[in-house]
Amino acid sequence: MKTKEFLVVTTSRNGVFRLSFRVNMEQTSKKRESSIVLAFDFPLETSENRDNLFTKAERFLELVHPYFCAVKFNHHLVLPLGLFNGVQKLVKKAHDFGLMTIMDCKVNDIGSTNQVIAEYYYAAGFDALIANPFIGWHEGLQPVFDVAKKLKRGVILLVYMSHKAAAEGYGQTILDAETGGKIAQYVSFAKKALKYGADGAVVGATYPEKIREVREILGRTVPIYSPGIGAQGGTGHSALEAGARYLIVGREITLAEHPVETAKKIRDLAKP
Ligand code: 3DU
Repeated sequence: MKTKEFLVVTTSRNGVFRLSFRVNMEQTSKKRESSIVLAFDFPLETSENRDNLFTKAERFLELVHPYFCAVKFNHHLVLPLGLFNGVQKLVKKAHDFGLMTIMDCKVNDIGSTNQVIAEYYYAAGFDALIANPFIGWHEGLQPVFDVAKKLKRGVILLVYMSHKAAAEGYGQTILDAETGGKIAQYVSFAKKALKYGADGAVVGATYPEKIREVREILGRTVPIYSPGIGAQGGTGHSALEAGARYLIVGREITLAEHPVETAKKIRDLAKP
């Protein structure tokens, strides 16, 4: 009982103690019996309808939140609503519902810029950010990991994206800096996810064979987050079978005629 109470205290977002993002995600997923991360994406709104977007997103979250372990925001909401006083309120709402929050900003700039980006998103309450390992460590990702460590938040790395052209970047053959041998770019990124202590690795559900390969490298140390289900052609079943720990699902739910039923159905397929 005592241990349980202690854990509750350590998960407090306002408290000094905070579990690592990875552990918090695992516990939240188990507690909520869901491995699904909602990609909180809505289509482009006309300028007349933009004022309604906040209410639309808020209502949507109120309806579907029981079926998810986390909500992943993207520019779809940050651009029209702004971060502070806009998305920040939705982040708080998600937290009030017991959900974890991820900002999919795919950090991809020089270190000093990345540091400012990370500080702002974490200040708005996000539990983790997604970053692009193409930028490398020194004066690239290092400041992001430093800020995350300081604030006890997470960093998730892109390892192999879900879209058709993913192979043009993530699938290139490169020379391994350590061995001098040939290696696939995504294999190198998976190794870096371990080396940097990333909290997650994104691998597209549209490429289950890549999930399998990356999972062999990461084992259980770095969980795989897999987007690309439904609208992009991937299936939750094959992603999970190949080793994904979390499924990221957007349009299949946000554009569904019956989002609650759809969310429930997808959640039931992938209970942890
Ligand atoms: O295709 P969906 O509507 O389920 O949305 C997928 C979300 O995940 C969307 O926000 C997209 O930007 C993000 N994402 C990928 O689809 C693929 C990646 O490799 C990384 C992120």
